[in-house]
Amino acid sequence: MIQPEWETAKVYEDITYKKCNGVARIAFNRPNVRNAFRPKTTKELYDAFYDAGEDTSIGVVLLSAEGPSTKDGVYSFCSGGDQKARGHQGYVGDDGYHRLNILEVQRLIRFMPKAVIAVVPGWAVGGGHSLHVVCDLTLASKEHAIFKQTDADVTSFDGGYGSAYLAKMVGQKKAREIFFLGRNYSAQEAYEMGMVNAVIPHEELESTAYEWAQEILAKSPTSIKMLKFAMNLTDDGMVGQQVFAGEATRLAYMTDEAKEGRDAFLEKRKPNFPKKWIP
Ligand code: S0N
Repeated sequence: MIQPEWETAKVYEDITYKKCNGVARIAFNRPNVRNAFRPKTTKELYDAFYDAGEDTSIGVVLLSAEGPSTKDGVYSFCSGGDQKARGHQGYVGDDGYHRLNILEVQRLIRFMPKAVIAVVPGWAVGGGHSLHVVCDLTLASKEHAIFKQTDADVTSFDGGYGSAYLAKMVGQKKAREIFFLGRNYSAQEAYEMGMVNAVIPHEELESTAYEWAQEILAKSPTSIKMLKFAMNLTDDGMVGQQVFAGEATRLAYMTDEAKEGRDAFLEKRKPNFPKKWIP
């Protein structure tokens, strides 16, 4: 088992954020409320994911959780929106404004040009379940991970990636069962329905996630990025096309044609593009 030497990248209140050898680890740190997220948590998640996305030394991000709870020793990945932070108009922050912005975090994970692995040590519930769904890969604790959708119990539901994309992942009937009945599913059951990549003994979960990250880091970064965006594209409509095309444009900038187009404009002449129409 590899034991990474994590270094703290930034100190937050609701999450931890560390880096080691090309891997960033962002972890929920509210274990006494099963790692529920409040507006402050989503703000911190956004900040850390943005940093990991911008850091060119980072190729893979792990979304994990601290724990277990000191109250009762129970492990949790995330139990979704903090029900104690809900007012009449939704989740409310310290500043009095009603906004949670977890969907912005979801989009950051989805559109980040790097692999994001959900590392699920315990409960993945409600919006916490949706977060693992939107990550590229999910590794789950054999002994402690439990997958559950409570959105319809508390009238705080994810009508986007958390449900519609889940249905593409596990099939329409199964996704409707998950949301309509709100039952508990073990790591093995989640694996069998196709929403978990591997079921790992709890003690090895974090080191296995780090090893998977290192395997990905050994691959071509451009390939990983383009493959992720290609697989997103069919489900993300015009936005998926925009993200994919942005990378295609970036690659085009690296050609002689692009250099000639720029130089011709700056030199106030007609461009003389290389006459090659490669099939
Ligand atoms: C996780 C569950 C199943 C664990 O059960 P268990 O082990 O029996 O523990 P409990 O005794 O229930 O809990 C231990 C302590 O933790 C607190 N706690 C747990 N979850 C939460 C939570 N989500 N919010 C606040 N506190 C929580 C308990 O209160 C308890 O505390 P003490 O010891 O002080 O009593 C079980 O706990 C459970 O079912 N939790 C609730 C799960 C839930 O319903 N989550 C919300 C679901 N909805 C969302 O997440 C939507 C997210 C969202 O924001 C969104 C998504 C998409 C689009 C838009 C939005 C949006 O609203 O903006």
